[in-house]
Amino acid sequence: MRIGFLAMSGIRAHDPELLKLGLTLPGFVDRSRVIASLPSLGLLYLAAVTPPGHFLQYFEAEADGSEPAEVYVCDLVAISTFSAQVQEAYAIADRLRAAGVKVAMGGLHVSVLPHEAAVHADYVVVGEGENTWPAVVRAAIEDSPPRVFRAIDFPEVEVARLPVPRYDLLEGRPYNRFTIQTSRGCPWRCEFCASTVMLQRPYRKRPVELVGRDIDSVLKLRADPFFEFADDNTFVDKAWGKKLCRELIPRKISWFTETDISVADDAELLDLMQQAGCRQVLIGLESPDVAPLEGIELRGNFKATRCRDYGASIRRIQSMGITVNGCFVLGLDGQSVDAFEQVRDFAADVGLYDVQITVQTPFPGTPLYDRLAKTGRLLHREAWKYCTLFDVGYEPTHMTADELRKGMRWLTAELYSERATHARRRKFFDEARASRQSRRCRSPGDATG
Ligand code: B12
Ligand code: SF4
Repeated sequence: MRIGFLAMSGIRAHDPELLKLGLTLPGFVDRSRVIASLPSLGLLYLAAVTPPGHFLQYFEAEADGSEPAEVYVCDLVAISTFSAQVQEAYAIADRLRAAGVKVAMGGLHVSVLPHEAAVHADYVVVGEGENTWPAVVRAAIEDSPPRVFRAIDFPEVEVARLPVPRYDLLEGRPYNRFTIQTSRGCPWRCEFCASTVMLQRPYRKRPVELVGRDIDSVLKLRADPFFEFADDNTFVDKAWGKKLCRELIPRKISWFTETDISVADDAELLDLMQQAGCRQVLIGLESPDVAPLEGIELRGNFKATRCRDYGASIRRIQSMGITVNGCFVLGLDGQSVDAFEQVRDFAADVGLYDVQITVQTPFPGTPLYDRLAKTGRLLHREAWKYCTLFDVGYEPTHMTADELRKGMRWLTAELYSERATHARRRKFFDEARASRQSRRCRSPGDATG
């Protein structure tokens, strides 16, 4: 069979005024351009576990969400879904099926709404795909009737046995950033989180040698690539994190990852991360004020406990030359319109190198979605296209939906203007330089001349 893996890339947002701002503000545009150029790791994993004897091709949907014409030569097409683009993905699936191409769909969105997807796809997969996909391929070969496959009915995916994703299928495409997974899941369980935790598996770390093996396979294909770890929370386990960094150091690569603020607690880990090529950590701070953080995690109260030392922790990380991309969620219960200024001031005071602001988003399948649905606070039901992290889909508690929309636009303009971005970055460079000098002065080598 000819099997196509169709990724939907790019960034989605619908608020026209926010979009207008986004197109003109340098800080915002830079980050959008960077993150829009990532391949789909989930599909590359599926390609890697496809039984031998098939011809495999990787495709990207066009910028307007339509499918490339070449995809119609396939016998089976695998589509990966996020909520924001699922309607576009369904439309593609409908067109492909009408042309006689079999379609399989999986990913975060259809894993929580398989019956919605079953209207558009021959085969729908719920959960992690590695052990399920070979059965889907068999079903397509045998022309079996449409059905939903559930990962839970197959052996568990062991992260220690994951194959190398088929990065080679990206040959000839202009990617300069590659996603690698070092771990899956996160021990916290934030009410709004729609990441891998949705796939219902606990937090799992991969053997560090296998992470090294995957990186080497990219290095063979591309000179000087940048790596993004597609993890939810990489450095929860500090001892394992140090092993990972030691594995990476000899490779002299540059990378970015998502983790929590506790990396700041371990000076040795920070030093190893810096030596291993960590350029940026993205940290979900969510709010500079503690009150809205109380109870946002269903397990523990980690962020509320850490909030008071966010500033000092960020300075410790950035003093090592590792930039922090601090993420804030606007519209949390209890947050008033004061939150917008608080975020702006916090980011400026601390000298956050990058800032990301998003609107709290009720993704389907999250405890947040269920709570807002039960209390009648959702503005639209099943309008998944608004699940972009930038569009408001519910009534907040201490401001109106419109105040939230306006506040997002105001804060976007404040944070991403050339002046504000430059001032924050200047602060980062000055503090990192001062810290480097003071470390040098304190080192025995310097003391003895
Ligand atoms: C890399 C990434 C991107 C890349 C994606 C590149 C691509 N072409 O796929 C880019 C930068 C383009 C991107 C864009 C967006 N993203 Co994004 N992104 C991520 C990130 C950081 C990692 C995803 C990843 O690689 N996971 C690892 C792989 C291995 O897991 P997986 O994709 O789930 O795949 C497994 C299973 O789901 C399943 N599977 C997946 N697909 C299929 C298909 C078939 C047929 C089968 C059988 C199985 C299967 O098998 C795979 C292996 O087990 C996550 C956050 C995170 N830490 O997880 C956010 C995340 C996925 N993104 C998110 C969002 C909201 C967006 C945007 C809407 C943002 C925006 N406003 O534009 C856009 C979506 C636009 C679009 N085109 O769809 C949300 C999605 C929530 C949701 N439930 O929908 C997440 C979880 C972040 C968050 N804070 O909530 N993103
Ligand atoms: S800390 Fe981040 S990845 Fe972990 S559950 Fe919360 S939002 Fe999700």
